[in-house]
Amino acid sequence: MEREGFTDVVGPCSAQLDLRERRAVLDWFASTRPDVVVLAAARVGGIKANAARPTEFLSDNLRIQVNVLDAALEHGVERLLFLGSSCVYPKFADQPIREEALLTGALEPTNDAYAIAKIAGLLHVQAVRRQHGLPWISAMPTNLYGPGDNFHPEHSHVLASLIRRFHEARTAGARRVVNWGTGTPRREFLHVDDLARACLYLLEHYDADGSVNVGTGTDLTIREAAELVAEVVGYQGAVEWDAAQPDGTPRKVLDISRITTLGWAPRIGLREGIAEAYAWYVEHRASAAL
Ligand code: GFB
Repeated sequence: MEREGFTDVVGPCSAQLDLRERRAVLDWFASTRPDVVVLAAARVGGIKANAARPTEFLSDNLRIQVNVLDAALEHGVERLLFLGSSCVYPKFADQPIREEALLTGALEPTNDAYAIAKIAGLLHVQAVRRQHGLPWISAMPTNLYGPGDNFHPEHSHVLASLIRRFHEARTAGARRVVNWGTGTPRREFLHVDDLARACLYLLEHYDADGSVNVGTGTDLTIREAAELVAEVVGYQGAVEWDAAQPDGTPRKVLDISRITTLGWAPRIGLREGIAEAYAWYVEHRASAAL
């Protein structure tokens, strides 16, 4: 946002402002008085983190959302963008997934707690639009990656996990790595800077009840994603798959025609984006590997 010329951007991290604490959030809004709010904060994680800690994924995310949305309403925030996730859609939604697929079928069980919290956030934004007439909006990003990602070996999302695993295998001279699941599920990946550009674009060009998918509109198998990461990292050993680990939803590629019709398109190709994420990881390895 600063690169685009915005001068008064504030973004307290969780150590500075715990959004689960209602009083702290109300006080922050009273003293900061933001004009525009982008609610990107959430408890997030990859497939195993979601499956292992559904209580926190539900409770933390509901509290973050309710506190921020209530405080924003109380302090008359004119423009607000809430970020959901592509996992709000049914596990077996028609592909590519259109925004209208919301609430038409059962969720993927590995992330149903997170999805229910995000669905509540979407409904909360719609409720405020209808009852209070404020131009608040929601966007549904697909799987994200990029610099600043979480590279925890168990809790991260797949691209960060693979970057770390292949890097460690290459530097240790390991001859094999084992990835989770069968490698057959398909995923779509969006670079975080493309999402940031989409957020700005939507704030400037969109004002309607329905949420907006944000992705690339193209997907690949996890096996193909692993081959790409191995190439970027320079790992040349064997790649094996542990089918005892969860695959998650078989496919979730977004239909992005709503946002492309508005005039936005992603810019960062997957190979280029992975190379950038990898460079960031190597530079920040000591802290990112915590
Ligand atoms: O990115 P990911 O953790 O989450 O996993 P989801 C995607 C796929 O990668 C699954 C496979 O099929 C995994 O089995 N995979 C292979 C791995 N190796 C690994 C590995 O080392 N680490 C990880 N993490 N996966 C998430 C949701 O689902 O999608 C979140 O859990 C969120 O709530 C996010 O919605 C967008 O794509 O399955």
